[in-house]
Amino acid sequence: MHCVARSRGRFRAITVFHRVWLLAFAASGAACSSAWGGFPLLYWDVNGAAPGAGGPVATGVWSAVAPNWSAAPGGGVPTAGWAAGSTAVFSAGADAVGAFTVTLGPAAPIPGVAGMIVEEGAVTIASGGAASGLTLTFPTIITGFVVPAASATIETPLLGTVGLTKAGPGMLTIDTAPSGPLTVTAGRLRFAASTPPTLTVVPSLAIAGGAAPVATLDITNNAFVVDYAPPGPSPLPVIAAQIDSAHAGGSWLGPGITTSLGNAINFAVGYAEAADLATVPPIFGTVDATAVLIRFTRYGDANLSGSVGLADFDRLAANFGTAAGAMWVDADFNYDGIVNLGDFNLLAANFGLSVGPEGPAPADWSRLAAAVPEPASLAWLALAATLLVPRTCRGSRRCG
Ligand SMILES: [Ca+2]
Ligand SMILES: [Ca+2]
Ligand SMILES: [Ca+2]
Repeated sequence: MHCVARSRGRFRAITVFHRVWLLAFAASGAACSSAWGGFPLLYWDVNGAAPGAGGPVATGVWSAVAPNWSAAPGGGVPTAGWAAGSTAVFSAGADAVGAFTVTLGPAAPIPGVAGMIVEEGAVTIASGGAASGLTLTFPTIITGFVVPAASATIETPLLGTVGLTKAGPGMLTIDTAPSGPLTVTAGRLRFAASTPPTLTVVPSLAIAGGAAPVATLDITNNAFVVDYAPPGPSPLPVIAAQIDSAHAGGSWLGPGITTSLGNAINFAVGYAEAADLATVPPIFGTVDATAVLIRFTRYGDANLSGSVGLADFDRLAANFGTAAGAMWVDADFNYDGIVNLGDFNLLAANFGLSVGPEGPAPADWSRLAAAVPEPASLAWLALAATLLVPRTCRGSRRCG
C-alpha cells in the first residue's frame, strides 16, 4: 500500500500511525500497487477508461454490475463492477474533490468490503433501498488519506462483526457502529444526529491517547453503550476523562467523547456505570451490570433519564461537598470531580427541562414547589445554603 501512495506522490500525507500500520502490512508481504494488507484495491471511477474518477462530483451506483470501479490508481483503464474482498478507495485519480453521492444497489448489502479509504473529496454512501448496506470484512476506514479534510458520510447500515476502526485526520459520519470493537485512532468519528436518537452498543471502545485522547468520538444527540465483558475492569474512568477532555470548559471542542450539539449551560454528555443507576433508562435498551452508559442530555440529568428532575436533585443533595473523585452520576456536571455550587447552578438552569421526547417532569415541579418558598430564584439560593450546612456537620446528631 505504501507503494501505491508513493507512486501517486502523496506519501507525505500519511500520518505516523499510517506509516507504522502500512509498514506492518508491507512486512507481512502485502503486494505493491494493488493490494492493501493482501486485499485488492478498487478505486471509485465513474468515467471508465478516461483518466481520473469523473470530475469533482463523481456520483454513481455501487453494485456488482455498475462499472464504477477501477483497478488502476489513476483511473485510466476500463472499469468493472464491485468485487467482494476488495478495499474501496475514493477515488481514482485526484479529480473527485467535491461532494458526491455513491448510491448502493438496492437488492442486498455490498459484500466483502475490506475497509475503505477516502483520499479526497466528501463522499456520501447512500442506501439504494431497504436491503442496502455495507458488509465490512476488515474494520478500518481511513478518511483524509491525501487531503486531510476529506470525509465520508455512510447513510446505510454497517454490517459484519469485525467492528470499526476509524483512522485518518478526516471526518467519518455513520448512523451506528457495526458489531465488534470500536476504535478511533485519529480524526473524528460522528454518530449522525437522529430523531429519535440512535443507540450504538459496542463491547469495547479505544480512542487514541486513552485518558489523554488525541482523537474524537462525537455522539451528537444519541445514546452509546460500552458493554464490556465481566469482570472488567470497567472503562468508566477512561471514558470520564475522555468526556472531560472534550468538554474543555464548555466549548466541547476538545478531543475525546464529545457532542457537537453541546454548550456550556444546557447540553452535555452524561455517563454512568449501569450498576450505579436505580433503573436503566429505555434509551439504552437491555444492558447488564457491566456496561457504561453514555448519552446526550442536559446538564443536571444525573440519572440519564433525559430530563432534569427531583431524582437528579436528590443525587446532588446527597453528594454536595464531595471534594474529589465525583462522577456525573454523583452530580458532578462540569467534570471537575467536585460537587459544589457550580454543579448546582447547572442543574438549576435545566430543572424541569428535557433533552428529548421524555418530556419535562411536572410531578417534580409540583413536589419542588411544595418544598421551597417563592420566588423560585431566591429559593434556589436558599436551597444551596441549606445544602452546605449538613455537609459540614455530617455525623453529628445535633445537626438539623
Ligand atoms: Ca476513469
Ligand atoms: Ca434525570
Ligand atoms: Ca463539579
